[in-house]
Amino acid sequence: MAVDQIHLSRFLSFVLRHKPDEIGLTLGPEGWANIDELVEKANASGTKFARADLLGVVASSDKKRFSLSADGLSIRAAQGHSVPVELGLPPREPPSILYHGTATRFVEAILSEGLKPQARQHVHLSSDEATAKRVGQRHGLPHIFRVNAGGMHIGGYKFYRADNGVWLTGRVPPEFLASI
Ligand code: HQG
Repeated sequence: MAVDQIHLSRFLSFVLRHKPDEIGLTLGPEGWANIDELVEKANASGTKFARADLLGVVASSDKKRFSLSADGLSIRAAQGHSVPVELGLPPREPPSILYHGTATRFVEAILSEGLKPQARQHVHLSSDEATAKRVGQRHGLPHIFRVNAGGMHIGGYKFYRADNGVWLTGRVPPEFLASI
């Protein structure tokens, strides 16, 4: 039976971002997992799929959630980690404006505390409003913030661009946020 791609994508996100130990896997410091080892450990833990299924998910992922190493032997999540990883991305100058989609129920707290990474390693920002809206909709009725990334950059805040184009930063203080 063909492996369900959405199910496998969710499983890979879970293991590669949050709980590698759930299948007895250890990620490298930059978040990489050996593909053969991942497949073997997943199968031994009851999630059955083949290397080709995994490569199919990597290739078809709408958000390009997973990256392959240059030698093709390893896989990692491009972003979204809650486990501590040092992705090794160089700090980059961000576009002057970035966007963050959230749910309306978080707006008051965000306006007082700023954007915090919560369970993840970074605050995730989008380069366009439509993507931010989709991200916000995952949490409820969406609300979009415009982030003064240019101002933050001048102020010394570091930005990174994940392999899939998502922008990452440590936190966004309220003075750099405006509601749309
Ligand atoms: C909110 C998905 C209260 C924040 C997406 C967000 C993204 C606060 C939620 C990636 C807060 C955390 C990440 C504060 C932030 N008070 N709430 N001070 N600061 N928040 O899921 O950005 O599909 O951890 O606004 O596309 O929604 O999984 O972060 O609503 O790229 O590949 O706390 O995950 O990618 O939620 O999403 P999340 P996110 P995938």
